Amino acid sequence: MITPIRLIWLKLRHRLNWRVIKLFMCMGYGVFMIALVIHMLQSNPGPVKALKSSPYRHLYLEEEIPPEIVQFEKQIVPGLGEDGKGIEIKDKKLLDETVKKYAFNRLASDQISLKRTLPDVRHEACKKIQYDDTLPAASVIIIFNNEILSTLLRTVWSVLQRTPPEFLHEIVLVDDASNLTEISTVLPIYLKYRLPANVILHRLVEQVGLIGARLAGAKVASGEAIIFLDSHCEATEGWIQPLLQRIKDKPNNLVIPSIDSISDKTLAFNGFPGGVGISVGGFTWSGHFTWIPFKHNGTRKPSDPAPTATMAGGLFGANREFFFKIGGYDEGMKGWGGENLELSFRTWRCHGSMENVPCSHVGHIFRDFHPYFIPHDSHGINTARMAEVWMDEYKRLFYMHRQDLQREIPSPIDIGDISSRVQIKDTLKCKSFKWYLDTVYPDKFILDDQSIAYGRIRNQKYPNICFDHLQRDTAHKNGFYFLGQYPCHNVLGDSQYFSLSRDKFELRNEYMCAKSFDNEGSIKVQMVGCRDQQSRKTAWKFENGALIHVDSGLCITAPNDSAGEELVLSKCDGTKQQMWDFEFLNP
Ligand code: UD2
Ligand code: MN
Repeated sequence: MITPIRLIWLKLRHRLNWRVIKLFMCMGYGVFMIALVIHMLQSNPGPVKALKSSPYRHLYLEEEIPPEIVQFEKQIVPGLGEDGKGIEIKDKKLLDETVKKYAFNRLASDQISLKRTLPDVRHEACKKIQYDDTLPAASVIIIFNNEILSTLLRTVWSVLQRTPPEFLHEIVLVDDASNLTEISTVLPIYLKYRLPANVILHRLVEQVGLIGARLAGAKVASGEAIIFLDSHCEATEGWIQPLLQRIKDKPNNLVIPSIDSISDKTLAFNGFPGGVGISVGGFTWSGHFTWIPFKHNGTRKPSDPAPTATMAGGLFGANREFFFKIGGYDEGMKGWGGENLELSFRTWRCHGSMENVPCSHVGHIFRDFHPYFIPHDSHGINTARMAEVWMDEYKRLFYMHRQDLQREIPSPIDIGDISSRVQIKDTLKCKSFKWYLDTVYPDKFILDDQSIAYGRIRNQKYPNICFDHLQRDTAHKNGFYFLGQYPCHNVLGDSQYFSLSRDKFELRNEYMCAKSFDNEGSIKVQMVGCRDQQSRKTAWKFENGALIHVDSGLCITAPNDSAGEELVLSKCDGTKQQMWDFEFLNP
């Protein structure tokens, strides 16, 4: 029996060509399949891998971006400052005013792209290193008070762009109670519209200073590693792997990148690959950080990390757990300064180590002054806290520079309670400061211990007259000068503290060594930077009160009893003008 449907079908088939029917059927199937694919693509958020490989979330359409951001970004002049180049501001008056106000060229910063390119300044040896695929992920902590927004965001973008996402746990921004409108209003909006979700802003209600702000950041951070950066930095290609690798290999190791300079006047990025010889950190007895050449035995490779006695302070990484295990930072330290030597001494003494990692490069704008409030003498007071806890009996050499801070002398300056910090030494069984000096920084000159005689040097004919550097001494900066005389001070301070060293017979202070200098016929005692090697030119003899220059055979003579005169070198004649008494003699 034939059904009605089959009858219609047979009639149609009879009328239409069978081939045409087949064509229609194929077309229908094709359209269906295309529609299906489109539907699937629309309902699927996309392959997960693509999302992972990009650290940025663009959640908003350009037309949704608020005017504050549009305005802020309008200042950027495309192309300016690319490849780390500097830009010249033609209007010199405007430039001066800007630098005076912000401590660096803010105009240049505002015009340069937040994502500018930088040169890859790494040493060739560094580029060849294969780092592990899995490294501890880092919380990058950036603290700031009234930082210029473009500079701060360039720091953030440099980290986002040049850190593989798997190594960047988060960026923690700590606003140390800024009151710039840009920071208080534009930054949070920028964060919401332009930055990925792992950039976190943490705001402090009251300015606590850089130590407190860093601690606050470290406490909220949850990465296995933490890396601190100043808020005016730019991280370069491959910056993070060398740091994380060293933290992974040795979790009690604090790591410091090569700190390249970004010009405060033009914002030009100046980086140097470094070589076999590099600089590491030292310190002055007055409690300041210095750079010193790293002493190596000739087998060092340019990519090798170099142990360092101290750190500059601003840029370093650590295993988070280790950082807190040894006491984080000293919460009693206010404002700015001193925390870097405190952390350095503590790390080494409490079974850690520190090294400069030359394959990691980060630029930093070095500024001539601090464009923010700092409590009076916070560096000095923080350093006194540090000296009390971490310098043991060697704190005497710090107080020689800062008698005003000595605790034994009644003073209105209160360094606060240090008991919890002292406790760390017991709890962790930390080694002594002497161990640190002997082992980590054996080249540090110890003014008293390493001398035959030291202290004030008083003239026998004019007993009121002492050797004095007449405030001409620039310490580690090694600026040479003629040594002078001045009425002896009541207490031994650094201007009159001189030593006759035991191993090289140098007449010296911390950095400067005496030699003779013929100044147009009158021979003076010239102070020059002490050398590593023994030199006849800087050797002296102390015989029966006479200070005799070995090379010339001449004696140091007080020309008269006037304050501020320069000492002279003259033929030894046994008179009292050439006789001197050292305040202390070592057996
Ligand atoms: C150096 C260090 C710096 C710090 C300092 C004190 C480098 C490159 N820089 O001075 O990191 O260790 O020595 O020893 O090693 N800040 C606040 N709140 C304040 C004051 C400062 O958050 O009350 C921020 C500031 O915005 C900046 C950071 O702390 O991001 C360091 O201050 P700086 O850049 O003025 O110090 P700097 O580089 O002269
Ligand atoms: Mn800085």
